[in-house]
Amino acid sequence: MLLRIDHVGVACHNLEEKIEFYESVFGLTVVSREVNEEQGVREAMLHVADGDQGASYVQLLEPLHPDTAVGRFLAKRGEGVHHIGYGVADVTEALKEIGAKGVRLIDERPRHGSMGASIAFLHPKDVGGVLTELVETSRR
Ligand code: CMX
Ligand code: CO
Repeated sequence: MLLRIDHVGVACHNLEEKIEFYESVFGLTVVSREVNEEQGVREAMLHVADGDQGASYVQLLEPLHPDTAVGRFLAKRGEGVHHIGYGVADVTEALKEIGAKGVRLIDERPRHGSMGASIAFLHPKDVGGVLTELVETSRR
């Protein structure tokens, strides 16, 4: 079901500072910057590698407000890994299969994610403490 790691989501206080860090230390390149009001984030995707099943990225996330998923995470835990995004062929189908196994779905149906992807989140409490995102990419 999981084709690859699409991205690692990293929560930060200052997006521009973190972009500069990833560019200068790891030599990564920003391929997309977006504001996603629905998810409450200002974000950047930095390309890491290409594989047979598609590319992988680091997703840097700055909250638009304290009262958002990433804002609450930063207040509670500070900066760090926020979620893992796995590539799937069909996010609607994957949600159906995973939900049938008793894992709580944060999103019952796909939402809009970075770079035109369809995304959905699984509850971290049912995935061993890992906030897990399913990503059906439109970029191949
Ligand atoms: N990873 C692991 N556990 C997490 C977590 C995370 N990123 N965020 C919250 N939790 C845990 C909390 O520690 C808390 O556990 P305890 O009760 O044991 O302390 C529990 O989940 C509830 O947390 P909360 O502080 O009440 O946080 P929220 O109200 O924000 O709810 C969650 C948590 C996961 C339902 C919410 O963050 C969510 O809906 N996330 C999905 C959307 C999202 O993260 N969007 C931003 C990224 C967008 C993108 O990738 O494109
Ligand atoms: Co993500």
